[in-house]
Amino acid sequence: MNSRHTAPSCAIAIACTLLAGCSGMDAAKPSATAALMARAALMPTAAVNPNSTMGTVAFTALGHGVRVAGEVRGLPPGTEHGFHIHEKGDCGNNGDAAGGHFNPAGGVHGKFTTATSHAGDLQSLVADASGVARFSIEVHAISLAEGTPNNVVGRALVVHRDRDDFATQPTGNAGPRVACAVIQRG
Ligand SMILES: [Cu+2]
Repeated sequence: MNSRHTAPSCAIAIACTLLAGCSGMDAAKPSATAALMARAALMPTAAVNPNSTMGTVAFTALGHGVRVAGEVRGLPPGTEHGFHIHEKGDCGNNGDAAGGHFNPAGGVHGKFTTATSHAGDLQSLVADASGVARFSIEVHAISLAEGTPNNVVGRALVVHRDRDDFATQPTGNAGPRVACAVIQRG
C-alpha cells in the first residue's frame, strides 16, 4: 500500500498535522506554495554614525508560515537588537518611513512566538564576538502569498540600534532604525 494515498485520509487530522505535516499531503500538492520566496538586503541608515550594519535575509514559505533566515553584520560585538517587520515598504527618513510594526491581527507588541504579539515581532538579533548575528526562525504569523492579510512582501525589515524590551508599547523601545530593507519577491 502506498502511503501517499493513505495519508490524506488520516482519520485524526490533528495527529496527522503533528506528525511533521503529513508528507503525503505535501506530495499531493507539489510546491505550488512551497516555491514562494522573498529576500531582503539590509542597508545601513544614517540614523547613527558611523554605521556599517548590513545583512541578507531569505524568506521561504513553509506549509504554515515562513522561514526567515540570514545574517546581519556590522553590529557591535555581543549586543542584542530589536528586529521587526514594519508595515510600510519604505526605508526613507532613516527607516522611520516604514511606520510601525506589521500588525494585521491587532496584536500587542511582545516576544517572538507569543500568541498575541505583532506578526512583525521577530526574534531579536544577537551579535557574536565578530558583530555578526545569524538566524533561522519559523514565523507562523506571516505569509508570502499575495492577497493574504499577513503577506510581508513589499513591507520593510528593520534592525534597531537597541535591544527590544518586549514591554514598551507599541515599539519595544528599541531605538533608532540602523538598517532597513524592503522585502522583495524572488
Ligand atoms: Cu522595529
